[in-house]
Amino acid sequence: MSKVSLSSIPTAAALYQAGKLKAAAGKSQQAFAGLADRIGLWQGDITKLDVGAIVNAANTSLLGGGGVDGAIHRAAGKDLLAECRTLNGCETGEAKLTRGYNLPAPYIIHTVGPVYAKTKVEASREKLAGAYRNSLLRAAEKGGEIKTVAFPSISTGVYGYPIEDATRVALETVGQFLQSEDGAGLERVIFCTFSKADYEVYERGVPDYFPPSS
Ligand code: AR6
Repeated sequence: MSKVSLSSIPTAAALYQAGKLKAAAGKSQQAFAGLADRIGLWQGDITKLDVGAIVNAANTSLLGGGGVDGAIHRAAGKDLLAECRTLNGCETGEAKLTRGYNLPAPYIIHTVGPVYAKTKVEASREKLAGAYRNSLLRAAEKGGEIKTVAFPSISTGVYGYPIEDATRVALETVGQFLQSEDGAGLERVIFCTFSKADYEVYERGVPDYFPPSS
């Protein structure tokens, strides 16, 4: 499949209008008002997205791996690995920026989510929130050069984070960032899920955090 343009990725606001996303029943305590047009939802291969930056769910070595990390390195080409070698790895919950090389996206933000530990749920949650927040900070630091960022569902593959819980952390952290001064220059954050089942988790979660504007 060829690249996917930003205009073909629907916002939550557009999905409400099309009747494809249903407003949550009752008023949600977590809701961020007025952000539904800055959130996008997409099911498919993140390496195809023609957006300002895509986020990679990497490991602390930043030298590649399986899952989305493997897909991104394959699609970007070997120059990506060469740049990653200069970065001296990345701590869990942190994020580092590289060029996108052969990808449609000009930048890649490499972050490292936590390996989920049932005995350390709160610590896992904080690291996952850090991965989202620091990825968005890297984008914001490029001052206007990166206006759109697409995330895969960090830590929910090999790292075993339960998808329902991880999705709520992702939605809350992104909402907080978009509302903050740091997030003012970010026009759109896209949640890119690989499976239909994960997409449906986002469909259920998004209305709790990003309600329709009217
Ligand atoms: N596009 C979008 N999402 C994808 C793609 C893709 N092309 N491929 C997989 N996913 P994972 P993690 C989804 O395991 O749990 C690597 O080896 C996938 O379905 O890629 O953070 C790294 O090097 C899942 O929903 O990342 C690390 O060692 C999500 O991406 C480790 O895995 C994340 O799954 C990181 O584990």
